[in-house]
Amino acid sequence: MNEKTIRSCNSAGSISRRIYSALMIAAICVLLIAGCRQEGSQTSVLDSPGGKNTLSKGERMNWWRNDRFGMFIHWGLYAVPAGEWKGGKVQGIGEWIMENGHIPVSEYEQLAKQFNPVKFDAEQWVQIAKNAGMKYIVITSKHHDGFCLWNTKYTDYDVVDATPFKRDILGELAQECRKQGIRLCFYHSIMDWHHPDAQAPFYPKYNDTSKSNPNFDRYVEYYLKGQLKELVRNYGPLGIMWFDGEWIKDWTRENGWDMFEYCLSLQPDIIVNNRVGNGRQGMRGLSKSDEFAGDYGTPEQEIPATGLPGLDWETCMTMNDTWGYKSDDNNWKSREDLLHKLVDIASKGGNFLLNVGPTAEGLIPGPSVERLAAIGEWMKVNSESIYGTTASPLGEVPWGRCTAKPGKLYLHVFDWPTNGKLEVSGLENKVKKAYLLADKKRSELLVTREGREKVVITVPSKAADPVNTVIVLEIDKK
Ligand code: FHN
Repeated sequence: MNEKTIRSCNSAGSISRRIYSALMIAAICVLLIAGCRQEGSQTSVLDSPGGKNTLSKGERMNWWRNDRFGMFIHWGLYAVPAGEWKGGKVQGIGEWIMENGHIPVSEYEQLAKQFNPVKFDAEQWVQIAKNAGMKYIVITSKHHDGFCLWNTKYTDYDVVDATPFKRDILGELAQECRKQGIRLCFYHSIMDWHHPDAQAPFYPKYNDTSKSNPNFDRYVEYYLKGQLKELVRNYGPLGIMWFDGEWIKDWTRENGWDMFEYCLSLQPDIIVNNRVGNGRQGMRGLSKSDEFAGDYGTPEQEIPATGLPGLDWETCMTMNDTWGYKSDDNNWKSREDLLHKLVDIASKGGNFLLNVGPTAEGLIPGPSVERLAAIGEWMKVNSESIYGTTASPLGEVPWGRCTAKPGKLYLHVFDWPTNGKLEVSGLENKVKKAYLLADKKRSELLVTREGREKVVITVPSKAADPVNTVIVLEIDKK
């Protein structure tokens, strides 16, 4: 409608003027909203239906980017057979015994009657994580076998209705995490070998990615979403919804975005890993592109060779070769190796989610507890060089790794120089001060510059910690 015509209808007077100005105001409002939508679009995709989420991704990810280190807990009915079935060993990871043993649902369900972890102590578990320097816990609320570790109204196949234990494990953990200041997060499997509208009908090959279930949408809309709401409502606020099992045929990219938005509509500041979408590139764990839903990449059992600038990622890893408890798996990584992995991951700007697989009695295996305690000893002295750090600006260094904060570099020395001279290449910044992080007095170490980008630090002949001694360099910000 053009300028003129509007004026000619003066006499029709004021009504039309009022309509006109109302229309103008409405138009301005629409433009305004459109304007701020444009501005907010990089914040989150969630200005859509729920429209409630005004938190930027950065705001949601802040704690996660700072905390760097979490505990993964794979626990469920599979801890009962612990890798054996009908007297025979079943190959593969413990939590896949139902699939690898081709166990019918009716038989596998019977394990619930034997699940009675009387030694389960939420306070002790959270304490073990906290003492190790872990800041968040991701526990399997439901793994692929479909068994639920909380009192859900959507099925009786849960720890309260189906086992002699009858205690709400996630409820007890949620309480203890709140008490000890640890963020609780849930690993929730999209694939479900127990649910008739999901993969149960695919027996004996539940993980058959060529098959589809005509009722799968019903499973998603009613069961999966219903339970996720229960978990957030009953045990939240949660840190992360850690999805898995997204590789099934029935799970689409659209499902991923829909579920991502659904989780944020339940809790606007929740973080959702990239396994909500189906764009993950195998164990490398990164999404093919940001066309796929999810806040961060999830490499599994591997550490990216180099840092991944601009990408949020978290390596999840076992301490032996299984996620769920297996009685005969004693292929434990050494404490030195695990500590070096934590530092290696932080030096590349990633998070480390280190797994424990508790026994059917409810105990975290001794070798896991020992290794976590050892990491905790180191973190008590050196956690400043992990929490809140970013990837090394130095790239590969021959003697260890490096993490950074504004104006500070943390040199993690795995191989202490026998000649007492630590060479640091690729460093043009002026070094203002150098000292051992373990040295409370912060007594200065001698630093000499050799050329534009190399300094040599004179260090004590013996390392303070043979596994990893940290030297702090206070540097000029360029
Ligand atoms: O199949 C699962 C496996 O059981 C375990 O949960 C790991 C942990 O990230 N994820 C899947 C394998 O990629």
